[in-house]
Amino acid sequence: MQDYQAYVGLEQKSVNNRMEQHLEELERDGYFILEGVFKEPALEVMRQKLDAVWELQLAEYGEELLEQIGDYGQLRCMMEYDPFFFELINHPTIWPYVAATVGDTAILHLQNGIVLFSDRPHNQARYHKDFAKNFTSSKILSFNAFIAVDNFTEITGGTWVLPGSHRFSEMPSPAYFEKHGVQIKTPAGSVIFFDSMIWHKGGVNTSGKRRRAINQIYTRPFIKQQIDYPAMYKGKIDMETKLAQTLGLWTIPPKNLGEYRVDHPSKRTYRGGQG
Ligand SMILES: O=C(O)CCC(=O)C(=O)O
Repeated sequence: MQDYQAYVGLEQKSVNNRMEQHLEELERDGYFILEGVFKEPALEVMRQKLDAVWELQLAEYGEELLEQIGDYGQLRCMMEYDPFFFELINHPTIWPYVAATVGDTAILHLQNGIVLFSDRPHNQARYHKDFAKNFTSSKILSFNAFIAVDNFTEITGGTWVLPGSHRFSEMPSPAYFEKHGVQIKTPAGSVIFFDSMIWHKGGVNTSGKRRRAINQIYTRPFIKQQIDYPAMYKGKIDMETKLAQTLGLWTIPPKNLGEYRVDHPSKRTYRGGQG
């Protein structure tokens, strides 16, 4: 137990449970890690499914184009190829953190798979922000749940973060990046949660094996999605489900005045109370 000096008028943050502890880390550092969310053999299933989707997307789009657009090793719309990936969106351990940060009406901005090949450059291996804006926000607008499907180590290329960088609109100096970047080393099955405004990058994989991950980004529902999931899934999944809401099917702008002027607000394609 630490002992702290007390100062008149200087309050200490009150933290009463594990989630509040994590949320304090998120606020101060921009990220926190939850270990053991996924376990073997489920992780092995995930690896096989990611590899299978990667092979399909590689065959469909070709190495040349994927390299050219910086998408080599990047899997998108995995649920189109295997419905298993729908199950991760509202995962019971992940969702409470999404609800506590961006809110229970959050929508999925993207779900991507990342295969970091050994000794091959990856487009995500340069520092970037996933929600790259030149402002900060008093509330979290966009939040990542980043699943480590393989062990994240120095050798496999664990993700690097720049703690606290989500709180500044200005990009840090090269010297600051160099001195303060922290590489995350965490076992397969962990989820790294982070504010999408934090500067981060993939590591360099020299392990001789693939390092796989799944990135799920959730935003407040008025923010556009990376790909139009409502157009993809309208009429294909039950509208009255949490999954439909999270895919953005409850927050579609009316397409015309007729769709807006319905005889009851509950019939709007952008439902009431979504934020
Ligand atoms: O693969 C990694 O470790 C980082 C991936 C990443 O930066 C991203 O998906 O935005």
